[in-house]
Amino acid sequence: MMSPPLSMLRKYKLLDPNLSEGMSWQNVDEFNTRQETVKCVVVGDTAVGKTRLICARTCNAYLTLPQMLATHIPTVWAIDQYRIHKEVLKRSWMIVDGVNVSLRLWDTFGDHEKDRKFAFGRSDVVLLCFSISSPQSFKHCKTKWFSEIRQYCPNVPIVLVGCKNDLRHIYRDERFLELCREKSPFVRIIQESDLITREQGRQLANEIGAFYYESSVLTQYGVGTVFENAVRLALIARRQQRFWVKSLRNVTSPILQVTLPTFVRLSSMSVHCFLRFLYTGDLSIITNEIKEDLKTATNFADIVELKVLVNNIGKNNLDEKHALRDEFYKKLISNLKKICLNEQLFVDVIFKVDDGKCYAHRSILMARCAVMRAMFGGDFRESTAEIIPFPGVTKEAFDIFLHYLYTDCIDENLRIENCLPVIELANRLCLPRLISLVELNVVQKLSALKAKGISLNEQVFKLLEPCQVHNADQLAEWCQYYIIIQYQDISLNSPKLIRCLHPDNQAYLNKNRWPPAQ
Ligand SMILES: Nc1nc2c(ncn2[C@@H]2O[C@H](COP(=O)(O)OP(=O)(O)OP(=O)(O)O)[C@@H](O)[C@H]2O)c(=O)[nH]1
Ligand SMILES: [Mg+2]
Repeated sequence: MMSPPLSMLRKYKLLDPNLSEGMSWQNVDEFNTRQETVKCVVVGDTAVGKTRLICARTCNAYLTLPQMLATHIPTVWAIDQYRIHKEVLKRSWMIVDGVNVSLRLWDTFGDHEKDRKFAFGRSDVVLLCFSISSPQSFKHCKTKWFSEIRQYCPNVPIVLVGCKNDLRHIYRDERFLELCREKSPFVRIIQESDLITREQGRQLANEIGAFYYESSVLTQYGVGTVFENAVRLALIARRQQRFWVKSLRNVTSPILQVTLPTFVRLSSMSVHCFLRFLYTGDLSIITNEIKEDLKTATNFADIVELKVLVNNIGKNNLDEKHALRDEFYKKLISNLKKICLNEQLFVDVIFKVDDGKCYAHRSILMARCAVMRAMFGGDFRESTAEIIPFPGVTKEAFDIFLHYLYTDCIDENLRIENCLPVIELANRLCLPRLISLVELNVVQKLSALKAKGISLNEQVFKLLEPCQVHNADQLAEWCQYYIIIQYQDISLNSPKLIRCLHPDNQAYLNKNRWPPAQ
């Protein structure tokens, strides 16, 4: 079997830091539990763009509009190219929801019956293509292609693909029209009424039980999305038959396609304001001039708070604005927690601590912690390393530290017993706010126990001196106060606890004990 390409090996490395630079492909295969092969047949009317779409995925073919119009790629993919071209086989590898997949694409002729029967055999998913500028090809999806697919592949999932999505935007473009005229005086000019809308595409997909995506080989829009989600559908179907295969458990349902082109028409200033709001919740620099642009961006992003804020530009209702901003912050924090901490998406650095690994994101660490900013931004090995050894810290403490950086809150895993390593780490990384939040949390826990009449002698003596060493002064003072109040009882029943303290502490407590010595 052919080895996975380098980009995949890099992904393994990120997921498994034990994989060292010199490891061979065979080693990778040992680490890597299962590999799935997915056969995807591509059908549809002639000239809708099947072969171009396949080439965009398999050969990484980027073409300009004149090149595209001037050349023709013959439909050669009807035979299994993956056995002939090593490069093509290499590019067939992809990782979808953690599953290693070799995607085998089968091209077909839009007007050649025999060939397709052969191609449909043992397929895992079918791409049914039409051109969004050809109502005829769209109509045939239902009247001709769907029944043919079901005849040969009764249960195979179908992805309906609206090809040549770029024509939605360029069909009236002078340069495009000129190129078409140059190519042939008989080329039919596209009318707006020819264009199949997304809604029509989705509706047909619903009718035939398929998922709908659009793609353009010219802009590369949707090319990755189409194949990624086709693989998802194939793997989900496979999971239903092989429910015991562990590696398929995390495959998710196909993901909705994002409609980005609206952004193309926005001014850079309004996109800047929009991004600024996403990152900071701040809308103060917005002016009336960019209000309309921003409304477009807002409708696209569907953020309730931003919509209200944009409509309120110019009005002076500060309380309402602050309440909306706070609401946005809350959601932002909860999303950061979900996406970055729980799902660990887009991780780009791994910390190797004493008893495990912690996954993180450089940009967030740098934004929230000056020491991290210096470490990643400076001329150090860490600025480029994917794996950073971080000795002297437990995974539990480091995870609580990360939780604070991403959410500005204290993780519920913080307890009185494990607070010291967190305080020590916060002090090491110069994070006084983290120290204060830990102190507050621990004092609340200690106070609750004290209110229940539970003795805290053991805990406060364990906490006092380490807190003094690591600049947790509030907690240290709380412990001193507790000992001072309980001094008589402690000196009678556990005098050893006091004797173990530093002489300065012993002297201070003895001097301040309450009630004072008679
Ligand atoms: N504007 C635009 N044109 C495209 C796109 N993809 C394909 N085309 C044009 O459509 C022509 C036909 O594309 P093919 O990929 O060869 O069509 P096909 O579906 O494989 O056709 P058959 O092999 O005859 O079934 C190409 O020569 C391009 O000029 C696209 O994404 N955008
Ligand atoms: Mg073709």
